[in-house]
Amino acid sequence: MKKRIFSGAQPTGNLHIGNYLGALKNWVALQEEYESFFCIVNLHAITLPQNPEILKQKTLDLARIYLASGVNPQVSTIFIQSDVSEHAELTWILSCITRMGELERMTQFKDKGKDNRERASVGLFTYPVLMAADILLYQTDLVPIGQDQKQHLELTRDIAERFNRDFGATFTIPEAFIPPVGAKILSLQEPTKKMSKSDDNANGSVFLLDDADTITKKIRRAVTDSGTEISFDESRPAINNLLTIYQLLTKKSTEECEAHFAEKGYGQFKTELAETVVEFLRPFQEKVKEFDDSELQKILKDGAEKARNVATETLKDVYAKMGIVGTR
Ligand code: AQP
Repeated sequence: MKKRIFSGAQPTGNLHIGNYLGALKNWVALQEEYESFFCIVNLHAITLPQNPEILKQKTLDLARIYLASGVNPQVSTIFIQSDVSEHAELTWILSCITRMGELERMTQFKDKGKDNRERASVGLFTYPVLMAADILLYQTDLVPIGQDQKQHLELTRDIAERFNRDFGATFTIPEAFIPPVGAKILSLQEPTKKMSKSDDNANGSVFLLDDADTITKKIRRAVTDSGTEISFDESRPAINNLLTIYQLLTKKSTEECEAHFAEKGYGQFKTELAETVVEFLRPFQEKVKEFDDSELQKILKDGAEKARNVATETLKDVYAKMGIVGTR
């Protein structure tokens, strides 16, 4: 029996190269070895206000992005979260065993809700419980994520362990898969913070669907550190970040990258990096256009059915263990 993977992304904003390098790239690399479930987490998206028409469109666009990234629907299960109502049901159950104090320690809520805590939605606060339900429903062994989701995954493990202790062995305890390089791609404009879909400054992110001109301009405008050396050095986060993107896309070793730019200046480095990103994204952007709506609907419908089969079994077990009985 193959071990299982679950991961997802929110259909909000535009996916950036950080989402790809931190998460999607690893989904593709791991999908053959594991039984894989990749979810479009539209219920997570509404923890912040969304325009319904745009959310609808982004949900299908994200499915296209999964496919263009190389997620293979013959091998992996791709589905929309709201198609499997067990995600919402298990969230309620887990909410009843998660402590307020645990959620209050989540840094993502502190970051996203900080501007107006009084008006932040309860859903934004309980978002990590929905994420725990997503993962635990599939008896997941491994969760490929970027660094920003590490704390949520640790909470998921704590919730699962508590449930198993209180009600008997029910959930597999998942492990995080955080790539050694690329787990936190930084903003091109503020390299102290991560590249983010919700960043107000679009120049901070290279979006997967940006055209060649835009990519080149964004990389040319990327801030750099003082000094001239082009080398991996975490104390110089701007160059370190740009070089990391170059390394991940070219698959060159650290030494090869540094040797390649040893005699070159920032100008030439940025030109080469821009060309690398444009060339990498070109076939991806072509592929995004390939999938028509009916093909997509079929993949998502089949995916939802497969996901539901697993999710129903887990939820049944949870209800039975907790003594929740009804007539169905
Ligand atoms: N900058 C990043 N570097 C590496 N990985 C990243 N991820 C996000 N940002 C980076 C990983 O991408 C996956 C999908 O992310 P998500 O859709 O769940 O959104 P998020 O984690 O909340 O981060 P975003 O994309 O920047 O969105 P906003 O701005 O809305 O917070 C996850 O595995 C994530 O770790």
